[in-house]
Amino acid sequence: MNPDIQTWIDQLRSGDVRTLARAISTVENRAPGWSELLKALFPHSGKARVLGLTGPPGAGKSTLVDQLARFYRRGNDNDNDKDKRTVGIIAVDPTSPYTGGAILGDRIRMQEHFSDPGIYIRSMATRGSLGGLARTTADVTTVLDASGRDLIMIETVGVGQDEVDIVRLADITILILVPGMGDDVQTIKAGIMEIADIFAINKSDRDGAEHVEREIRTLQSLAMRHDGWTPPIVKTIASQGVGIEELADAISDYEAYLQKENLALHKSVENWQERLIEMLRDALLEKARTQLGDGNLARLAAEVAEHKRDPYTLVEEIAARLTR
Ligand SMILES: Nc1nc2c(ncn2[C@@H]2O[C@H](COP(=O)(O)OP(=O)(O)O)[C@@H](O)[C@H]2O)c(=O)[nH]1
Ligand SMILES: [Mg+2]
Repeated sequence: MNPDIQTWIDQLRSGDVRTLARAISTVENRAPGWSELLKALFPHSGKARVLGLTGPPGAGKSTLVDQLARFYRRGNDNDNDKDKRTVGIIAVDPTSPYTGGAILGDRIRMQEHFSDPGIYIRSMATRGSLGGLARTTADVTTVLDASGRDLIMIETVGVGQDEVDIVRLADITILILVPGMGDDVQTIKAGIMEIADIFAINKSDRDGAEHVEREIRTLQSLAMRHDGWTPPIVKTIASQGVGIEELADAISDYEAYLQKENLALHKSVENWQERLIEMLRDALLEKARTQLGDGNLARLAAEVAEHKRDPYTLVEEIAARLTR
């Protein structure tokens, strides 16, 4: 292995936060050496618990992540510190880190953790993400995992396919809803609804939390999960720290369930099946692009558009050349 990479790994594993930041940037920007780094880090990963938190904008995801981070850093006094964990946070927010108020708010609010090296926070750029958002988030998760973080929380707005793909990375998915969404629970992407392991009804200080709970229950009664788990519904007021311990309890319960049923491995196999396909697709596409050379794709596209060529034969020919 490249001696530089070995040094990186040693520093990373010793908990050096600057090395961690540098490693994440390398992976996120696909800077030189990124894949060598990931290859070397992978054997050290696989120990962290990955929590995905998703929900509509403004639901209180960042506030909840913040509170959970605080909880896990403190540990539960009655539990002999079994809940005390080091935390890595990945905020995937559609707002650009330099413009939108949301992410600036996040930064300021989360600032107070910066003095605690046990919490590392990273905002991901969503646009122009070089390796694809879901894949880059997965790779950043691997870096945090290999660095020895016990718990990794990924915050994402539950709107698009990218977000659903990101949430699939998680061992545990929490869907955060709020009162006053009316019948909107139905409009939350069905895909997200199905993969929620725990529901949090945040802003329970507002009217209508019961209504949301009933709606979730109704939807749940319509579709049984194949693993037999009934996702618990926890009411929280994140801004006041209310319900955080209950949420952490629900998380522990699900962790115990995963363990007992050996579901964690099963989920991981399913996840890797998807990811391997995606990685293969990327690798083959990259190879095809290289073989075609600059500008040739545009030329071929023009030929197809002018009906000088048929695209079916063309793709078959390009694909056949890849195996040589
Ligand atoms: N009333 C009330 N406001 C909350 C609660 N949790 C968060 N907020 C506020 O809701 C706003 C959006 O929160 P934020 O965590 O940024 O939401 P995100 O977009 O889902 O990450 C902020 O002003 C929070 O202070 C809550 O439980 N009750
Ligand atoms: Mg947020």
